[in-house]
Amino acid sequence: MKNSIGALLFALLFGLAVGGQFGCVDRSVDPLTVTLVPSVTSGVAPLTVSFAAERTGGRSAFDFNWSFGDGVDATGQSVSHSFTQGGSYTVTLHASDSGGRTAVDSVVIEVTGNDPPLIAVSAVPTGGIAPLDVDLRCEVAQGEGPFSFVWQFGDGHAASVQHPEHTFDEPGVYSVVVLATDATGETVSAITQITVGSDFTPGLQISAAPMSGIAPLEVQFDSTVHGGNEPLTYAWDFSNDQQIDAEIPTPRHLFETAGEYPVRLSLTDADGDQVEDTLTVTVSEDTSPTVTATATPESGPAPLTASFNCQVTDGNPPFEYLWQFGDDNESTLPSTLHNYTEIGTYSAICTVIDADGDASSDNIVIEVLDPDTGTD
Ligand SMILES: [Ca+2]
Ligand SMILES: [Ca+2]
Ligand SMILES: [Ca+2]
Repeated sequence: MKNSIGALLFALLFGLAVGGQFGCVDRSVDPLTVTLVPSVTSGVAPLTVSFAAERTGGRSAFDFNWSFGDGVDATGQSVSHSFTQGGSYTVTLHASDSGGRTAVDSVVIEVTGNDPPLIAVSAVPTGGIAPLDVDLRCEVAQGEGPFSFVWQFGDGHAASVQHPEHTFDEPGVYSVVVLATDATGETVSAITQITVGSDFTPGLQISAAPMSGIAPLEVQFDSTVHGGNEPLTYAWDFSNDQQIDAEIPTPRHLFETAGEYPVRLSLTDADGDQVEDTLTVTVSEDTSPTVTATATPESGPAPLTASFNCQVTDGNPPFEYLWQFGDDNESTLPSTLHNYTEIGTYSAICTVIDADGDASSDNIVIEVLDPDTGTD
């Protein structure tokens, strides 16, 4: 009895356990599998692809849910989808049956974009002197290769390679056009301009400011160029030793010591035409003026008119003059007439100031006599 109760209890517990764990599953059904079969796996946009779900196992009814990887979903065992943009799309199929079984498969669809070609055209050089050899390039991004190219050089000549070389024989401004066509017939164009010039000889004139002065003298040089073919090369020689001292159009130069300096600029244009111009910079020693004052006559009866002259040697011109006649009258002329009305003895002083401020003076005594007595 004890055994039979135990057996019953065991059978009851086992039955509950089995029922609880496996009671809802029909183990006679094969596992659900699904295979995603696309009509194609690559192509050019817009690309329409048919998809079929090949199923085994499971139990009817079945659901097939598709996700195309571009935000679009669909249902059904056979579906079709159009990919409008280039890209790599993972298409996923989720299958499920009435028993809650699920299966998944996926495939990648490669879609080539059908954007028109994007091109950039370049030329080296973009200008120069005829005859001018130019390397032209057409770089392509996107679009569907292979590409074909048609170049029109603007001078009646054409080419059909991607990177042509062309010689422009005559001066002129040429609009070079390239047409690029991709495999789907999309055509785009680009344009660049080539300027072909004549061979010109430059004209040159140089100047200096100041042209002369006292050592040390800093001078600003300038050059005026007419014509010639760019780029221009400048070669200044400030020291007359045939060695180049500056290579810019408007150099400055410091002349340390007194002297006469022949300055030369040699100018060479792009194709080797060479011209030169020269000038002379005069650099003086710093000296002080020496002044000699004279008057004619130096004496005579009042009223006395005398001719005054102030002579300068040495010093650095230009000079400033100041005559002080001793009777409160002055003049800034080096040579002048002055009239004394009063009887007396006067010291007439001439003062000279040179360009850098050195001053020197000389005086002369003028006697203005009593016209009656002949004395002062
Ligand atoms: Ca030239
Ligand atoms: Ca030199
Ligand atoms: Ca001086």
